Amino acid sequence: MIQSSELILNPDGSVYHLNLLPENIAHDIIFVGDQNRVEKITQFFDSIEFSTQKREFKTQTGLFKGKRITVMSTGIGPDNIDIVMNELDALVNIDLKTRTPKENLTSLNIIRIGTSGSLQADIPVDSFVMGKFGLGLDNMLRSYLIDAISNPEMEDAFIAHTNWDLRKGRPYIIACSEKLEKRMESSRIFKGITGTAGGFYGPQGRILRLNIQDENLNSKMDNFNYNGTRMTNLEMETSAIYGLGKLLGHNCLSLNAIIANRANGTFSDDPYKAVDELITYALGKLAE
Ligand code: R1P
Repeated sequence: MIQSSELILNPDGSVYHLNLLPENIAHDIIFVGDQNRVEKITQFFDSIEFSTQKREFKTQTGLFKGKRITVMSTGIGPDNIDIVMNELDALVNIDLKTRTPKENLTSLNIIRIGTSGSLQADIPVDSFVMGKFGLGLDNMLRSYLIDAISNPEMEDAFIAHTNWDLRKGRPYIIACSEKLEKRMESSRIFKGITGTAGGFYGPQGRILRLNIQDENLNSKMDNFNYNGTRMTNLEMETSAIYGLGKLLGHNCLSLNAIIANRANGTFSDDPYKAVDELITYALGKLAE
């Protein structure tokens, strides 16, 4: 039995941060970072059966073309993903009444629709990228036992290529769900490695008033190439979603609208339009 200090439930039995009961979620789930993006997706639904919000975690469940889908905002960063993935998993794989893991695993399909900065001059603003791999620079996943799901050879190549300072922790690389990759791909989507940083400024090489540990990291990342797979973009959630998804037994895929190009210093004239187009694309694929 899992103690109440470890699996915290609200007085109504819902999980602590997400405020959800098992019946509130579908098995197909869309993550977004921004809570205002949830309704940009559910506005296209036929009907909405459930809505709630606690802190940055806003959730709506409804039907899209007859298919039950949950849309949820995760807020920003891998630390939030730790909360979201563990509490979602508890909803389907732990009996909340007896506080014991269930015998049969339920696997969720989780697709992130995010925004991101491109690392490649030829991946322009307003394009879409799919993370074939998530490369975690954030360390969150290192609290778990990840040897069986990570890619140490690829990680070693990245560490050597970037002369990575291991005092910042060891980067980890986790693959996406091949099943969802096939379902969501098309010729218009760039595929590669999505880097996940544990912060927005220094951890992604942005310099405002503070010097950073490695000013050349972004230019080293943009020419990292492992057996033909290159780094496409940098954001703050994908590798954490992939890692916890693999450990817990869920299928995960991350799609990002490119709103900034870090290689040539440009920013989208209309970032909301790029996100809206990615939403239309992803919903279209989900409905196929
Ligand atoms: C930073 O501005 C946030 O935007 C990106 C980053 O991953 C980070 O969460 O994604 P979302 O727009 O999905 O939040």
